[in-house]
Amino acid sequence: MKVSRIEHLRVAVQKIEDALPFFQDVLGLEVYKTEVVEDQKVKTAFLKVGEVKIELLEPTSPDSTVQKFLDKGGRGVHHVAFKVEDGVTEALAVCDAKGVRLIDKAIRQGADGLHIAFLHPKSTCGILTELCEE
Ligand code: CMX
Repeated sequence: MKVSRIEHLRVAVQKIEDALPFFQDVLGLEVYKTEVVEDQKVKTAFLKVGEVKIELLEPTSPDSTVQKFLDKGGRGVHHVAFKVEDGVTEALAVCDAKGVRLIDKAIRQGADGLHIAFLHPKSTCGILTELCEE
């Protein structure tokens, strides 16, 4: 597998508007778009630091996995997404062969036009990990 860079970090927040004073007014970053991902029950606000996106993730429903994460006391970075040059399908096969627990057994559509798949945090040093390709 060839990981070329961190594509984005997603930060779980209860309300995007409550997080903006830090990200916008203190760090000086700008929200350049927002997107609702219906099937994941989240709203995302996109900011950029160089090439890396920081994406604020707000649950849109009480049964969103992000709401569950927050309810269990989770805060801050919710997951890290790595861009894989040789493709997510190939990377999933490598992970599977090496015994990494897959959340997504096949590639699927994610936010921001990316094709993605998640790996379970129990297999990835506690970091919910996304593999993605454009
Ligand atoms: N980071 C690290 N660990 C996490 C986590 C996260 N974001 N979310 C859950 N966990 C941990 C829990 O703390 C728990 O650990 P303990 O057993 O030690 O308490 C464990 O994972 C729970 O695992 P589980 O019972 O298998 O699963 P859950 O029902 O809690 O769901 C997960 C966890 C990761 C499988 C689920 O959130 C998932 O499928 N995530 C992928 C999809 C996703 O996150 N979508 C939202 C974002 C969408 C987007 O960005 O577009």
